[in-house]
Amino acid sequence: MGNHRKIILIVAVLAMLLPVGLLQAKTDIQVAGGNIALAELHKANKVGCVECHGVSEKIVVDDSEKGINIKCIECHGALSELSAKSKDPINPHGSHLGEINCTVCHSGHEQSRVYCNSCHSFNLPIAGGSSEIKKIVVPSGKSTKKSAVEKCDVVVIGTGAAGMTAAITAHDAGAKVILLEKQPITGGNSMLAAGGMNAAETSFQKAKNINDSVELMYEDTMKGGKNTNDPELARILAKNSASSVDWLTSIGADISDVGRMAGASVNRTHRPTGGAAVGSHIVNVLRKNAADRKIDIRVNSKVVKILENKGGKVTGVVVQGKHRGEYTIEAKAVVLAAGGFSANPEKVAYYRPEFKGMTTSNQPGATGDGVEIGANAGAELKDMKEIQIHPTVAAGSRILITEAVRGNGAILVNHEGKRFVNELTTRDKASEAILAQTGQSAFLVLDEGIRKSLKQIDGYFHLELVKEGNTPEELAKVLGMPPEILAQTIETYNKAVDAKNDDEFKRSDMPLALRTAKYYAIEIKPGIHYTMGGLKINANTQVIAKSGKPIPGFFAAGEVTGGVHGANRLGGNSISETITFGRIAGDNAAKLVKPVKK
Ligand code: MEZ
Repeated sequence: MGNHRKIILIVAVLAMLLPVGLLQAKTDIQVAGGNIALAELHKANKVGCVECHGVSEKIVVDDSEKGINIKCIECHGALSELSAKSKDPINPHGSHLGEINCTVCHSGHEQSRVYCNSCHSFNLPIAGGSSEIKKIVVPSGKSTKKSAVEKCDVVVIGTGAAGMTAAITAHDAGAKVILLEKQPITGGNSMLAAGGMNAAETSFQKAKNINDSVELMYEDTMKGGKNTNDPELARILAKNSASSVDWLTSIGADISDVGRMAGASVNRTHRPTGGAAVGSHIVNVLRKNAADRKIDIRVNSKVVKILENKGGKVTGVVVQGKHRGEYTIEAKAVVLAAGGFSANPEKVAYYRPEFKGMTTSNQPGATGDGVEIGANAGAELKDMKEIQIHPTVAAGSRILITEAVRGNGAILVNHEGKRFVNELTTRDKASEAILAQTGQSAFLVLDEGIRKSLKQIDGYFHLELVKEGNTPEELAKVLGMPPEILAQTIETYNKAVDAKNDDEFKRSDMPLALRTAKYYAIEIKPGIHYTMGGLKINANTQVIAKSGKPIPGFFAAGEVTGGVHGANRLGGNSISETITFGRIAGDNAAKLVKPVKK
């Protein structure tokens, strides 16, 4: 080989090695706290950067981290495979969060974290990180460089049930949709929804001979909201609820079981067979439908601004991508469905100082950024002070104990062993009554019959939240209350069930007496659950400006809006709202666009 050709060969080999060398250099990372990042751990096992990133001078990681996750799965197997292998009682790879990216917990170049511990306190070891981290890092908003402007018909912000529904509906109406989510996972708070979805005059109610009407649902909703609801919106909720149940069923959901939530005159809360949690089921159905339609969903993508032209028409959004940095999407319509702010303690305390320091049942992303970007775009806000505390969050945790437990028959008992409130009164009244008891907490008391009637209760056993006894007296001893008083309380309640008359507290629905051993109790405290206030909208889900006029091209649905629920939302009306108003928003947004060719 001549010298000339030798030089060319050496240069070619160096050129191939150079990017690898660059990539290798980037893995020498010790993360804060002294942990070794996963990239280092991989390197120690002779797995270099190219294995995850491929050979490239520029490491391109997309915001949704799809490419990296494919690599994780190639080597380690899919989440469901890992879940099937796990023998741990708490299975981190098989949670209610569904099929999520590996990178939600595992990071190459920063400390890994157990996402579950945003809400739970599991002692789960994780390579390259800590099980204790509770704070989730969302994109920082730091701008890198302006990339090319993208275009689509409809941008939807937020991947809870309202956003997913709006995106699917707009897509089905012919629009090209981009769906953005600031968190590393889709599903928002909807994924945590437990009790069910309220709807009146459904086929499932009719099959169970439940006599309900749109008017009755409307009246219950208005009464629950202390008649401060926007009556037009409350009526839309009730009127469209049955068709929203039909729509969800038509796309694969099972919400055929019908139970009752507090403040409802009849059983109208629809949930999966056997009384399983509604949220994770619905979100998985919506995820599958969005995936089947190949809707462009981007996680780790926070909208920092809604763009408007000089005439005040919304023209798109500015996005802060986790890896890509700031970029613009131009759109003919924007649907804001970014949820509420129950997980933002400062904001909650700003509007309601008396709620300072209270726990929340919400996912960590419920911080109210949507309300802020909406207000910055000129939206009128309403009912911001109306913040709901849910009476039954497991004491010392962020785990919601669904109202359906009371709906199926459980009673509330104080530390002295006595009932103190109608368990099916509205949430504000029940919470107020609990906060007036010793220790500002109480016990949900149930028996084996109630346990068997609702699948979700098994989850509370799994999370070790339940105390038990073979008799009411035995249970009372475990709870540290006078045994004869708890026994008497349960006996009096059982007589009321038999007589169908609760003389003491006027509870209207008592489906089961507590007579089947074992007896169980969960200690509960009220926690911040839902923010009724938000962007003002009209019947078409158009966002209303301070001038009182709709902002052209701007729609909103779900918890980011205010008005549907007034001063107090009824349990089961939230999922109902997300589907009904998500569908209206998706339809109306799509009507504004002349679809670009897909
Ligand atoms: O709608 C809700 O907030 C709800 C049904 C909560 C629950 O207790 O399950």
